[in-house]
Amino acid sequence: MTVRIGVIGTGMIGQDHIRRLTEVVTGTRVTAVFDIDTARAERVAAPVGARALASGREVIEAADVDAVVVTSWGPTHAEHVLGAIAAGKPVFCEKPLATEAADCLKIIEAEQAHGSRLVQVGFMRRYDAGYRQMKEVLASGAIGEPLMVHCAHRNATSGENYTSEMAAQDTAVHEIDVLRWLLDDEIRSVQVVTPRRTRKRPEHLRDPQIMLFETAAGVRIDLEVFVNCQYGYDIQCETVGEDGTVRLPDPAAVAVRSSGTVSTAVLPDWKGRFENAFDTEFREWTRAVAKGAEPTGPSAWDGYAATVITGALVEALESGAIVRVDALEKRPAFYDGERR
Ligand code: NAD
Ligand code: ISE
Repeated sequence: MTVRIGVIGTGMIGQDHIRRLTEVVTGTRVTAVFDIDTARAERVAAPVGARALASGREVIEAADVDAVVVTSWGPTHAEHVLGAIAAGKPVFCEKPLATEAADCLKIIEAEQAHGSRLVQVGFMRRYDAGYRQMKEVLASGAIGEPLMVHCAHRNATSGENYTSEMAAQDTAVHEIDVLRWLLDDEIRSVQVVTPRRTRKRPEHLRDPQIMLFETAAGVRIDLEVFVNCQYGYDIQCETVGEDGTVRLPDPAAVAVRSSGTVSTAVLPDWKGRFENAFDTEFREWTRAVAKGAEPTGPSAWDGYAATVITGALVEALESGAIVRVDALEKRPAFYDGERR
């Protein structure tokens, strides 16, 4: 069976996912797209034989669309996800699920009223081979109970439109999801401290930031977010347990010996660093859709948790205080189960 997919939002990542669904993943076809930039939508639709429709609703309701991918701007996600749930169609939504926690809750309510999971959120790190190996090591007990996690999320440059709040909402959001999943634990409080600012930043930006988290089990996490580090895209993660440590590998790269030095390249951005993860994410999601099964990836609850925790980080950045996260204490039983 070919899974026919409608894509809402044909910007940078929308185009990349359309390429993935057309050229990388087997058994899928993009049949309809929508973007408020109609010229862009038409330009993107034509080469893959899709129709550019007049609204997100038309895409969702199209008879030749079995499942929906939402890759529009964050504040528009909730409307499209709720539309897909109302139509009873599986929906993959890029992060964030919604920019407001109240909208995430509406999605959670609508999905529960539907009666089975339809929503998957695009936290692709759960599909990265290194993070998956870390999770296996943690689950095996090889390093004992986890005590601390040290992370860094560095981008070469941020661009002028990137704001201090986006360090949490756009960037740290990936660690928030992957650490909740890795540790199978919930974040209970957050704090943000800021060292002296890099001179290589846009004037308005607080960069770098150090985010501190405490989980329900008492694990302490420190995360450096540094989005103007200049030298490349660099993701680090080390978990320290009672009996040992486990560290995320750097991406494989040849070692060049030349002029008296040994060097390995650092990737320029997240696209290359997580390309395989994105591919696996879409293979697993479309396989579930083809079988008529529930998705096994990040759920609407995980999307809600990420929005709540990034909201707490923004509050903590402004106040300098430790901010408690109480909203996640009661996860509905609907979202219990592996990787939910
Ligand atoms: P972009 O600005 O390149 O593209 C967004 C597109 O959405 C634009 O073409 C815009 O015209 C369109 N759009 C805006 N409102 C719309 C609406 N109501 N209906 C349909 N289309 C609409 O942005 P992008 O970088 O492609 O990011 C899109 C989403 O993907 C964001 O939510 C972003 O956070 C997420 N993203 C995720 C990752 C990741 O690592 N998983 C990386 C980059 C972006
Ligand atoms: C971007 O939106 C992403 O999602 C990338 O994965 C992240 O590294 C980057 O900081 C964000 O701006």
